[in-house]
Amino acid sequence: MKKVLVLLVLVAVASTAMADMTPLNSQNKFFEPGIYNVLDRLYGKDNYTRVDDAFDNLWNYNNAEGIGSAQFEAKFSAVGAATFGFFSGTESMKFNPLFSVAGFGYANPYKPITAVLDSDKTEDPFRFGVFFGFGRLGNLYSSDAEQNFFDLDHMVTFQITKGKDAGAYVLAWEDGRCLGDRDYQDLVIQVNGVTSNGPPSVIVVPAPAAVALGSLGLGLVGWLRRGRVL
Ligand SMILES: [Ca+2]
Ligand SMILES: [Ca+2]
Repeated sequence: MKKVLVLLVLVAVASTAMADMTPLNSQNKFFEPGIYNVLDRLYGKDNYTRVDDAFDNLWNYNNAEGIGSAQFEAKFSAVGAATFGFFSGTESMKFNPLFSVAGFGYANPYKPITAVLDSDKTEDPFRFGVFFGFGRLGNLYSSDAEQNFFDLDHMVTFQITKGKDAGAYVLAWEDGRCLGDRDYQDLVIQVNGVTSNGPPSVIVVPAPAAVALGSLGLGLVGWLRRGRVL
């Protein structure tokens, strides 16, 4: 009897220490590769690791003083149109667009879609965001799940552990309103120069860059939770 009790206690402790991983569907579809297929092709099998979803809601610049710049590059898209950007700080509901992506498939490496975000443009920690849609019609999601409708987690994160991109993060977004098919490859973005709001598994070295932050001036209609808007 005593042994059973000890075993139960151990199981309880182990489960509280388990990672908080948002479930995803990694199956390849007829027309679309699954997220692991995308990551394998971009970075090589076994060269990346999943980041705990407890740590990918809020983000900081690499530097402890919160200075520097972050670099973003679109890698893959499986939606008609998406705009990647950020929300400054932890509370602001103003979406700041960085770049837009249209079409399906892998980004052309010879014509990269990139943006740079300097630390003086944000309050730290900040959140990433994506607007899926055209014009004013679409859905806006935040990396902070609590900001989204029903607190749904629309972004899972990976970190590159080997190769030339080691240290970079990969943000993988799901566009479905209620998480849809949970394939999390509707927009895939590589990010350098930031750390997730938790212990990084790789030391990240930011590359110097100085490109002005662009603004697309999009009107936004979204699924952001009303309570935080007002
Ligand atoms: Ca997440
Ligand atoms: Ca999807």
